[in-house]
Amino acid sequence: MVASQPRLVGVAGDWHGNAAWATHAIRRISAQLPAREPGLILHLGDFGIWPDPGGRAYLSAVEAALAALGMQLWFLDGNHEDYSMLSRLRPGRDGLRRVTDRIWHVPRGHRWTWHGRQWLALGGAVSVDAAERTRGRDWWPDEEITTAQAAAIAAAGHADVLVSHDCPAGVRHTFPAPPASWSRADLARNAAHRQRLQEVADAVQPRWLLHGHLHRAYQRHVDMGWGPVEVTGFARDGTLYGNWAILDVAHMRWERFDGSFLVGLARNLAGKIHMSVRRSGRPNASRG
Ligand SMILES: [Mn+2]
Repeated sequence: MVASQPRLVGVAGDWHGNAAWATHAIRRISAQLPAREPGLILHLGDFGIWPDPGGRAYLSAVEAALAALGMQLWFLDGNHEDYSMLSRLRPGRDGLRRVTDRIWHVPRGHRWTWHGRQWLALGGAVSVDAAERTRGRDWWPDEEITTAQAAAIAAAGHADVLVSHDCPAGVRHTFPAPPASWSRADLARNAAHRQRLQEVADAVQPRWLLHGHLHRAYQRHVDMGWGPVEVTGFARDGTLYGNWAILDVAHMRWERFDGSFLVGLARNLAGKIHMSVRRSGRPNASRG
């Protein structure tokens, strides 16, 4: 458990059981945190709880990396998470559920206060490729926030910061056409889930929203009807920028992002230039 309120917290998304990436990210995040801080990473899900030897090795590697640096990690459940294991976890004194000494699951609806602001955790998302997966082996129906969970969390009222795995429907995204292997039922389930999360957000009316799942690093202000909400999305493991960031939770100020959103912007611009150059028929020397 983290004994005192942190000022700087590492926020990360979607490590998918990638031990090499996770341990490297933990070391880099730790280097950004003052030595006297509690040393906490808040992980937004698809952390990598998995029912095989690889899953156990991943937990051991992450636990060892955290221990070496005196850190702790709290994670929300994503959609790629072994819910059979999560369901066996026991709640600790403060509502978090212990996986290892330094790795704790933050259950759906858990609330806590840092520096006078209430935080609300709400994991869960839909696997749009569930049709290609096997229940109990690499897919679990518990991935979804249930209507009962959503109703109970909404009824508990306002929170300042909503941290979720999925992205609420009110944050617009465009996606490429889905592969034929994804079922219509799963796509409909996904749309309904994003709407369910939006309904929770409508009740909670957060000022800040942090999420993973889409594997998109971005930051945007969205007016959901109660004033601007600062939305921050995170990239997945193995990407050049935006998989993790350092957040000053006393002032709600982002101190730094992994890589740089500028790098991402430059890459996007390079992509556009690349395309326009190709359209104009001139030779293209860039590597794209
Ligand atoms: Mn993911």
